[in-house]
Amino acid sequence: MTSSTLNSESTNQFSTFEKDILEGLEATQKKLSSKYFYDEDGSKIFQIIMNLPEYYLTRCEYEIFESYKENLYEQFSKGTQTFNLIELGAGDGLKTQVLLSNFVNQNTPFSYLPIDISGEALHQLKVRFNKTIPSLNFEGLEGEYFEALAQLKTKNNLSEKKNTRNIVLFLGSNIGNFGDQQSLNFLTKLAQNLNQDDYLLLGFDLKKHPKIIKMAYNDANGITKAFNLNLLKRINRELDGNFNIEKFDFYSTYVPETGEVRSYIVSEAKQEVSLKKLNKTIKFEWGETIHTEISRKYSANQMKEITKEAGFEFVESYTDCKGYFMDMLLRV
Ligand code: AVJ
Repeated sequence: MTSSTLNSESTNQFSTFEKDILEGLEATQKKLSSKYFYDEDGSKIFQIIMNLPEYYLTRCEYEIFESYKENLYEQFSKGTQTFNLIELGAGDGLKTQVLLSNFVNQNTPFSYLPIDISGEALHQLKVRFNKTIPSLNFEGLEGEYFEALAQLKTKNNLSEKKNTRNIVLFLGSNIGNFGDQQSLNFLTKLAQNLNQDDYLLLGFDLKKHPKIIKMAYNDANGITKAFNLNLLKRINRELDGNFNIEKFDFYSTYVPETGEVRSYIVSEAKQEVSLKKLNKTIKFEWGETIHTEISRKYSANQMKEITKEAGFEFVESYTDCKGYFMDMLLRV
């Protein structure tokens, strides 16, 4: 254990970001959480990724929504007077727009409630939907997923809106970033935060030929590499670091047994990096890795089992014509 007297004074002032980054870089197996990829530049790079020929996920889910928007509307509106579409981590909302612009022309009134920790992201989404779907009832909720959900639950109970069904959208294989235990915990907590007859529409990537999966995270133009290395740039900027981006590489591999794509930043030299703001120096061996991301793939049956264990009942599943991606509709 190293301790720095200089720092002990300010230790309790570290932000969550600072603590997470430092803890990750001081661990034996270094790690940085992929949730920190999405600063302004990172979000832009992710937009590019979603359009890459290798990255099939977004296109497949888009196709599913185009093909099944009517069917989804029927499921969502059946037996309720109104519904809330609550999206966790909405991003740019392009895929969701397919559903929303169809639903506004139907009979059952509904509200769209995206939850995001970034107020700015919510604002941009609101501006966008104001133009594209002016009649949409939009109510952004700023905060952590479960705080916002809990708020919503009490609000609905208080106003006794018993005829409003809550439908949570967790799309785009975002669940893939969780480890197995973490996703079970997440889904369990989600089920507990919903009322009976509420729904979850869960988008996840299916297991398939390992080469196809591997290529989605090893694109020819190195955009995924840039996406990962951007986190080092963010650390340089926010923690006054001196990562030399040129001296780091990217490595990503898929393991069929676990269904996990695991991604890493690799040090291409024996080197030291200082984080001035935290008064810390991090040492790297040649070839040493920083684990950055898990992108978990599931079979349909695996997901049925996990969601059942979490307290959900299977309703229906939808897939694209290649059978690459799946959206599963579940009920509490
Ligand atoms: C946004 C988490 C679904 O894991 O496929 C894309 C992020 N990482 N390329 C994924 C990502 C590298 C993506 N998710």
